[in-house]
Amino acid sequence: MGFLQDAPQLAHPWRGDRLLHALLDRALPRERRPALDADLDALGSHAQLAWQRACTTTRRKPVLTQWDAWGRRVDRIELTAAWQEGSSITTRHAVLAAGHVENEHARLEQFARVYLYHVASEFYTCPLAMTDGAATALKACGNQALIERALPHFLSRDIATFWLSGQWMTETVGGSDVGDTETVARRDDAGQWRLHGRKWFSSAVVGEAALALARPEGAAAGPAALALFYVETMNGDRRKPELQIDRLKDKLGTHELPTAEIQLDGLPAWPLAELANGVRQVAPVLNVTRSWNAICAVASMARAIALARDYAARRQAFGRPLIEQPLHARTLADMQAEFEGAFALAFEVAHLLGRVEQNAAAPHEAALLRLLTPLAKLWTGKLAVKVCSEALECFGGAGYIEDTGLPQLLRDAQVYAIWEGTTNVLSLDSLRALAGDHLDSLHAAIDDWLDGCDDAATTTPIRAALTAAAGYLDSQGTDRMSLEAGARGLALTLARCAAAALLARQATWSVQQCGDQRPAAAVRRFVSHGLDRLVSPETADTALLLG
Ligand code: MFK
Repeated sequence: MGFLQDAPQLAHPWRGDRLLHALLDRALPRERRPALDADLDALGSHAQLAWQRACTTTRRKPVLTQWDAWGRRVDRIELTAAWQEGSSITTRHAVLAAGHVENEHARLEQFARVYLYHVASEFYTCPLAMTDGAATALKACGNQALIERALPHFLSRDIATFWLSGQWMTETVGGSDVGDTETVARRDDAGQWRLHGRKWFSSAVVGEAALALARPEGAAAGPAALALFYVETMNGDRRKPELQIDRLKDKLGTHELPTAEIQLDGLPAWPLAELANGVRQVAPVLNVTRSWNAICAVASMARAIALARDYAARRQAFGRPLIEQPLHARTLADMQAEFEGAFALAFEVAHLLGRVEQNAAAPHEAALLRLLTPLAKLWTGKLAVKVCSEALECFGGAGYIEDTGLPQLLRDAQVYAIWEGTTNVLSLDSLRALAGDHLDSLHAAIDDWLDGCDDAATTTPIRAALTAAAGYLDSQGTDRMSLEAGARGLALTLARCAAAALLARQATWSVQQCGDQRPAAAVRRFVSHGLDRLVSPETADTALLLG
C-alpha cells in the first residue's frame, strides 16, 4: 500500500482553548474558577472522546415507531447514543442549571459549558436551549403554580427528576410570522384548557413539557390575541394520547435531532399569564435560545478551525506542510480572526444576560443586551456557514467525504441561520431593538470597551463605521420600506463594530496582563476585513431585478 494520510486529531477542547481561558481569566473572579474549571475539563474530555467515537462508528438517526406489534399507538423514538447520555451529562455538569444560579456570572459560566458540550451533544443542546428559555419565561411570567411545578424539573441537577421542555410555535401557516397560528385552546366542561392543532417543527418532542402558542377559542385574529400555554407530554412513561407524532423531518443537517410534526388533540394546557400577548410572553424564550444559538455557532466554528489547523500541520503539499504555505496560512488566519470576533460577541451577550437577569447591570446594559442578542445570533449564524465551508476546503477532497466526519459540520452549521429567526427576521428584530435610544447604549458600550486601546488603526475604523450606521439610520427617517430593505447591512455593521471593540478590550488586557500579542493580531486582522456592511437601499433596482 502507498502513502496514507493521518486523520486530523482533536486537541482537548478546554485545555487547548486559548480564547476561553483568556476570557475567563479576564472576566471571572478567581474564586469562581475551581468548580467551573472542573466541569469544563470534564466536558472537554467528553468532547474529545465523542469525536473519536463519531469517527469510528456509523452515524445514526433517530427512529420513530408509531405502532407496536399489537396495533397500539406508541410513537416511540429511539435516540442516538449521544442523546441517550444527554440528560446525565447535562445534570452532572450543570450545563443548564448553572445559568440560573443567583450570581452575575452565572450565564457566562453556563455558556462556557455549553460551548464545550455543544458539538459532542449532537444538538441535544437544542432542547436544552428551549428548556432554558422555558424556565426563563416562567420566571418572567410570575405564575407561581407553574413555577413551582416545572422549574425544579427544568433546573434539576439530578437525572431522575430532570425534564426537557419544547417550544411549539411554528405551524404550516407561519414560521417567522406566527400571527396566523391555527392551534386553538378550548376549555372543557371541567374548565381545563385543551389544545387542538398541528405543530410543524417540534424540535423537542422527546421532552416532558413544552410552551405552546394557541388562540383561545373565540379570540380575535392576529398575533396579539395569541396566548402562551404550558403543557406536559407524558403520563408516567407513556406519551399522552392527546399528543401524536405524525413523522420525523428528513433534514439537511442536525440528523441526530428528532424534529417532529405533531398533532394536539385536546392536550391539557395551562396559560402562563393573561390569555393574550403570547408573543410578548414567549420573547424571553426567543432571546435565550438566540443566545444559545450564537454560542453554538461559535462552537461549531471552533471545531472546524481546530481540525483544519491540526490537519495543516500534518498534510504535506508541494514539499512542505500546508501550514507553511503562505496562502493556506493566510486563509486559516483570516478564519481565526473572524472566529475570534464572533467568540467575543457571543460571550459578551452571555455575560450581559447574566448581569441583567441578576440586576447587576449598568443602566444602559438592558437596552444593550436587547440589541446585541439578535445581532450576535444573525451574524454568528451566517459566519458559521462561511467558516465551516472554508474549513472543509482546507481538507481538499477529504472535506467532502462523509466518513471523515467533516461534511456534517457544514450541514449542521446551516441551521444556525434558519431556526430561531432567519437572518432577515433577526435583522428586522434588531430594528425593533433600535427603537428609542438603544443605539446610544451601543455607543456607550463601545466607548467603554475601547477605553485603554490607543491604536488608532483599530479605534478609528470602529468609530467611523458606527457613525456611518447612525447616519444611515437617521437618513432613512420614517421610510419604513427603505429602512427594512437595508436592515441586514445595518445589523451586520453594528455586529462587526461591537465585535471589533470587544476584541480590542481583550487585546488590551492580554498585552497588559500576560504580554500575549495574539488577540491584538486578531483585532488588526478583523478590522482589516472591514466593518461597514451598509448597503444603499436602491429599492427601484430591487424591483427591476425581480421583474
Ligand atoms: C443549538 C442552539 C439551540 C437553539 C434552539 C433552537 C430551537 C429551534 C426551534 C425553532 O426554530 S422554534 C421557532 C422559532 N421561531 C421564531 O424564532 C419566530 C421568528 N419570528 C419572530 O421572531 C418575529 O419577529 C415574531 C414572531 C416575534 C413577530 O411576531 P409579532 O407578534 O408580529 O411581533 P410584534 O407585534 O412586533 O411583537 C409582539 C410583542 O413581542 C411586542 O411587545 P409589546 O406587545 O410589548 O409591544 C414586541 O416588542 C415583543 N417582542 C418581539 N420580539 C421580541 C420581543 N420582545 C423582546 N425580545 C424579542 N426578541
